[in-house]
Amino acid sequence: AALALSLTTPAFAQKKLTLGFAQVGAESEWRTANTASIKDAAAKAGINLKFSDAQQKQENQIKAIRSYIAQKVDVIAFAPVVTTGWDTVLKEAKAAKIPVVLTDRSIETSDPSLYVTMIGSDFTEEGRKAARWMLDNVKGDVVHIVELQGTVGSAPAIERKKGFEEVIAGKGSYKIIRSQTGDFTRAKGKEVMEAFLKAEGKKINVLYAHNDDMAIGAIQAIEEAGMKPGKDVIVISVDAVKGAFEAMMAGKMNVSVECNPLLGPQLMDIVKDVVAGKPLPKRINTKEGIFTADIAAKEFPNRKY
Ligand code: GYE
Repeated sequence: AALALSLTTPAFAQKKLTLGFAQVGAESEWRTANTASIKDAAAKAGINLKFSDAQQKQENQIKAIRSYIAQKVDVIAFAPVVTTGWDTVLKEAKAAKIPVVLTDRSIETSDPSLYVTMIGSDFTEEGRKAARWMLDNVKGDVVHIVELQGTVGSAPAIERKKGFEEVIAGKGSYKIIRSQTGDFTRAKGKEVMEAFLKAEGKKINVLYAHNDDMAIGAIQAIEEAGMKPGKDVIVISVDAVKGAFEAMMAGKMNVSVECNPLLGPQLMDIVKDVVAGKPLPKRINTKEGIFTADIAAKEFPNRKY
């Protein structure tokens, strides 16, 4: 009888799960939407969320992960600011038997058993999509490209560069003449674009920015230099956040490749599955598209981030 009773009262017996989430920072519109999605989904799933913002610094993320281990949370999830340097702290989590889920950004590790699964976008494919759009839409004897890279050593910066270069390889007329990091922020994107413009001026035909915020900062720099973004300089970017749609509707941005930040609901499902001991694939990809200026106004009301 005691057994039957315990089987019929799981709602009383079930303990609320605690998730420790170590976020990268608040560097972009994408990140803000990602944080909101995680907080909202945790509340809806009845998961107790401990949240920290690392301000784009790996050492802060490591500290946060250590504190989640000390607090004995059920699951740790984090968006690794850079790809390398995680093995030590992840071994500590493993020793404490706390499963780790990677969200959005991947890591390089000699021991993949240090994390259960990784959920996020295919950044290499995003870079390829950006380049394919350029090959189809921007022609000329020679096309001079400047590139604003994301955070140095981060998976999206490494892979968006790689995918883009892969597609233009062997296409002699497309040349990247300058490439520098803008750390995924508007302020830095503007600052670096100003330097590009100072050095190259009207020679610049295309800007490829690894995210919309840097592109939006750069658009300002282009305007201040007396040139027309979207016309004199073709602006290609990644994320497809609302700010990019506004820039496209104003004719100042040409295209943005979608990167979906709304990972919260899927992450909460994963947390529950991990705790329940369900097997999970090592890599879960988010689905995404590509949006151009001509359809921006029609699509804008449907955008959720
Ligand atoms: O594209 C950028 C953000 O890791 C996919 O980080 C994310 C990137 C995103 O700062 O805007």
